[in-house]
Amino acid sequence: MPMPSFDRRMLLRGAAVGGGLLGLQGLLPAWAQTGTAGLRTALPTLSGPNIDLTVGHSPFTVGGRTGHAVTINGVLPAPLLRLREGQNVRLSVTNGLDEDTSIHWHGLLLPFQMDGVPGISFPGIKPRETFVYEFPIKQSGTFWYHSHSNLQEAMGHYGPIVIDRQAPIPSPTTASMCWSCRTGALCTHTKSWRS
Ligand SMILES: [Cu+2]
Repeated sequence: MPMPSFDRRMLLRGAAVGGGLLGLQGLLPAWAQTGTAGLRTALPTLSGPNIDLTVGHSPFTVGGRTGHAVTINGVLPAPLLRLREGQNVRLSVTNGLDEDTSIHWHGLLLPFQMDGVPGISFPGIKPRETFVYEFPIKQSGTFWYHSHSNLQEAMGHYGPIVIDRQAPIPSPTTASMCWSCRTGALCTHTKSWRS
């Protein structure tokens, strides 16, 4: 992974902001604090046409107590998937558990075979097997993914998805239609726009 380049001023500014946040963290109850072992303040981000996900067991610590979670790529929550509308994505999901697993892509428009609900749209992923989900990204917005097997979702098997728009958001003057003449960008009835 390429390291971002920082200059000294950015580092000092970051340290000041970070210090302020750390100060606030001390005022929060233990269950509301971030940064304890096993829980990430910044999620690892995966993007591109080929993404590998491995489901497994991981310990995590919060409020001084350690528990067990079902994780993806060893982190809780699972990595952020940052995709782009119009791309194709291949998600290879390997099951490192001793029981079946699955990933349901919550809210995504896709072929039913890729929906990831065992017994409905596919048979599930057996222990130590890899299932390849592949589908085109036809929308943008914020979504999430999670297991549809046993109680794995409640044990940590969930993560966020952010899909960037393919085209920039159009300006209001070209996006809306004039109520007077029913035309768009060439309209001169500016007072009636977006009324
Ligand atoms: Cu869901």
